[in-house]
Amino acid sequence: MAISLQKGQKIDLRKSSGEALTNFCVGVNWGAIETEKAGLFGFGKKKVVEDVDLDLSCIMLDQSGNLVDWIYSPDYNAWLSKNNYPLGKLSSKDGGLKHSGDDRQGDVGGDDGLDNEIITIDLNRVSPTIDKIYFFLNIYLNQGQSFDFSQIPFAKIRMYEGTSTRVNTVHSNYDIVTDSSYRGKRALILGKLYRKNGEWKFDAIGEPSEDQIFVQTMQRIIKDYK
Ligand SMILES: [Ca+2]
Ligand SMILES: [Ca+2]
Repeated sequence: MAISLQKGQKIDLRKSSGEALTNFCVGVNWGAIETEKAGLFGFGKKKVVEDVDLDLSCIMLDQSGNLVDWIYSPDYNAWLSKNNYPLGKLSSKDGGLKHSGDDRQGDVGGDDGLDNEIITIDLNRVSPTIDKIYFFLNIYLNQGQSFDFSQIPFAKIRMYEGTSTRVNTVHSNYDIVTDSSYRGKRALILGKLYRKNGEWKFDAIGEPSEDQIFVQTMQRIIKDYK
C-alpha cells in the first residue's frame, strides 16, 4: 500500500518487499483553474479556463551544502544568463535524473490521474559527491495572471515505480493542501532525498513560501541549509 505522506514525515526508500527503492519517478499532478462565468448580458454560463503553469525542479547539494547540479526549465535561459545564474537543463550531469518537460496548463476537465511533470530517478547513477536532492515547485505566472496555491483546484506529488508514461507501483503520495493557508504562496519546497549510513531516505518538507521565481527558492534552500 502506498504511504500517505504528512508534512515533516521521514521515510525509508524501501519497497514493500523490503528491497531498496532505487529506480522511481517523482511526479506532480495538478489542475487548471476552471470557473463558470455568466454569459453576455447575464444569459447562460460560460466555462473559463485559466492555465496553471507549475514548474517542478530539483537541486543537488554536496555534504557541505554546495550546489553540485540542478534540473530546472531551460525556458528562462536568456534571463538566467543575463543574471549570471546557471542555465536550465532537464537532466543531471550524471544521468541519474531526468525531467519529462514543461507542462504549462494543468489538467482541464478534472483530475486525469496522470502526472503533469515528472522527474525519473536512478539512484545508482547519482554522483557520489551528491548528498541531498531537494525537490521544489513554483508557479510561473503568465502576463496578467495573479493566482497562488490556494486557488489551484488540486496538486499532488507522488513517488512511484514506472516510467514517465506508465505507473507500475505507487510508493508514496503527498496531497498539497490547496487551502487558504496557501494564500499568497507561489513556491513550495516539496521534500528531499538524502544519504544516511549508505542508504537513501526521503523527508516530506511541504514548506510554502512567497518566492516569485524558482531561483529564489533555490537560494532559500541553499541558505537555510548552511
Ligand atoms: Ca510547467
Ligand atoms: Ca494530470
